Amino acid sequence: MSIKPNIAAISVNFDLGAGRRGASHGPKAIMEAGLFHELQQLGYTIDHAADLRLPNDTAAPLDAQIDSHNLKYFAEVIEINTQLADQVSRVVGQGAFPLIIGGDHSIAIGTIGGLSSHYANLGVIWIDAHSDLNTPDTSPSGNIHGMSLAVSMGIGHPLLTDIKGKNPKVKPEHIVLIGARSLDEGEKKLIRSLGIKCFTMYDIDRKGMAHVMQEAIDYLQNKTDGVHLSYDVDSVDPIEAPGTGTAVKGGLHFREAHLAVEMLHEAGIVTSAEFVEVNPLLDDSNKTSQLAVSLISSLFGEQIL
Ligand code: EXY
Ligand code: MN
Ligand code: MN
Ligand code: MN
Repeated sequence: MSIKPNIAAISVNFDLGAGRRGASHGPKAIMEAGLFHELQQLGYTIDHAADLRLPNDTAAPLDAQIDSHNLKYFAEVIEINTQLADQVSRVVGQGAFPLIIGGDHSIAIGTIGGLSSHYANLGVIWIDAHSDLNTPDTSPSGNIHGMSLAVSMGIGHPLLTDIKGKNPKVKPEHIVLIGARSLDEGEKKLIRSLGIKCFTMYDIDRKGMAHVMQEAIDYLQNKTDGVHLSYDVDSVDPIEAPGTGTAVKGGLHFREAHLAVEMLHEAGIVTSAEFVEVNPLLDDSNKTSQLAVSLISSLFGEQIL
């Protein structure tokens, strides 16, 4: 990012992919924490390209024709992600940098769907306490935010995997997981069988975040033509990021969380980003929305000195 792109912010006021309500208020809280101001201070032009929500943000009746086995709010997840994919594809077509603000992590389906037709080999860096690699058969919850990365690889219900763009949208060898510490059995099997690069918290403890990020960058740099950063704030330790619906202790420290995005800025490989799972209803004095603004600012080049 040496030449500053125009940033197209897309807010996605949606939380029906999660097991509890509240992440739909994430975009407003992140905006109120000063997102646009911070990015403008860094010299960017930022446009609020879309502000997505379902017309009636409650449980719409599922189409009885749809087999929605273990897929909660299936119709709503399809609807919001179809809209999101269209918006993401539109702003990429205009040459802007898509910055998606969630919302629960099910929106990665639409983001990656919208990106996928623009890249032959899209890389994905997935920073998360979880891997979001469940299928309806392996999911313990039926919550689609725990399935979005699997869907992006073409694994899951066809009505999800077929949302816009290509199917599969991303190849397993173009994915890097960072920060994992809460994986379900089916997810572990998938990571192993597909050989997905995964840096768990153990790896981060052993190698250090700088080493892990450099490995991730080197791994993707020469085999991808774009890299999407999908940053779930529950990757960060709940002490720093209490405002999230599926907090897991033993997460990234404040500096580790920032170093990741600082190194990505320096490497200049990121072509789109999303920040998800801020839940203001669970937050402590806007700590988590402020953290999100700080992480986004670092991704776009804010420096300490
Ligand atoms: N693995 C659990 C499930 O599938 O229900 C928890 C998933 C949480 C997903 C969060 C947002 O990253
Ligand atoms: Mn500042
Ligand atoms: Mn997630
Ligand atoms: Mn998560």
